[in-house]
This record gives sequence, C-alpha cells and structure tokens, in this order.
Amino acid sequence: MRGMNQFAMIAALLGGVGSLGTSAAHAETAADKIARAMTAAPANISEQATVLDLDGAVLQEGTNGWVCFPGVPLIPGDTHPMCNDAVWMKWIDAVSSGDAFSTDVVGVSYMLAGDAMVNNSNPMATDQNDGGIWIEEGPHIMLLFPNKDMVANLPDDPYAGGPYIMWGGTPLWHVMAPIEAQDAAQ
Ligand SMILES: [Cu+2]
Repeated sequence: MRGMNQFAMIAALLGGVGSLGTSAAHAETAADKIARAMTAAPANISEQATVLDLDGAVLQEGTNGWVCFPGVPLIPGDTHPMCNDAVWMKWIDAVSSGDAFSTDVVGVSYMLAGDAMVNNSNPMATDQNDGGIWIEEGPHIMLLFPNKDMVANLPDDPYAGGPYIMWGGTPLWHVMAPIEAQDAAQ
C-alpha cells in the first residue's frame, strides 16, 4: 500500500493514540511546546535545533540542522517529542506525501521522552487485543538505513532485548534502539 491513502489511514487511525494529549495541547503555549520538544534529545542538540509544531509551523529557528517536534508530526495531537536529523526529516516528508523513501546514509532520531503504544508490525493497527506484539517504548534512538540487509542481524521482537526493527514488513521500517531497560511483554 502506498500513496496518500496510507498516510491518511495512519493519521486517522493513530489519531486516537494522541488524543489523550489533545485538550492539553490546545491550552499549550509555544513555550510549552518548545520545552517539550527539547526533551527529546540531549541539550547540546536540542538547544540549537529548529523547533516545528506538528503542522510544520516554526516555533523556534535553529542553527545546527536538527529539527525537534513536540510530538510525532504524522500523528495529530501526539505528545511524544522527537528530534530528527535531515534523513529523518526526509522520511517524515516521504510518509506524509506518500512518496517512496530512500537514503544513501544513516538517519538518526532521538525520542528520549518515549513513544506511543504501537503494534510493532503494523503501523495502522488500533486494537491492542489484535494478537500482535504491542510496545510502548521508553527513551530510545531511532535509526534509518539505506537498505534492510544492513540490519538483517536485528530481531523484529521489541522484547528480545536491545535494538529491534519496527514495522519491518512495511515501507516505514526503522531500527529502534532503547536506552533504558524495557518492561517485559504483558
Ligand atoms: Cu520512536
């Protein structure tokens, strides 16, 4: 599946994930959003980063090429901040426009404040009782690679311990590298 349909479905179906934060988000000031966005990465990255709102509006201009968001921009109302390098920004743009993503170099994104609960194999899943493996990852780094052969050594199981592949069977695949111990599968 590709094109706008995929993004529209992800946005619509995962919208519920972020809806808990929506009412608080409406009351938030730009300063609140900037402060949360900056918690996604180490200060020496986030303090010089550009900060964008989920709709792409510039909250703060930066100088170091990194872009931080107060939530995942593909998920309306999300409150899990991330700081992306240029490769991850290209990935975000590709997913939101429905274009194919490719990269010649590794991409890095920081999510040191943790992430939403997701089905690790299906980005569009919404039912946590669907029998799939669900994960609400804590502080982590996310990596993009030029091709999947480069990560053939990594498991698809988020509870295997160490880095793992999220959404491995889809064009949205990426490596999750937790930086804190993860609770066992429930
Ligand atoms: Cu993440």
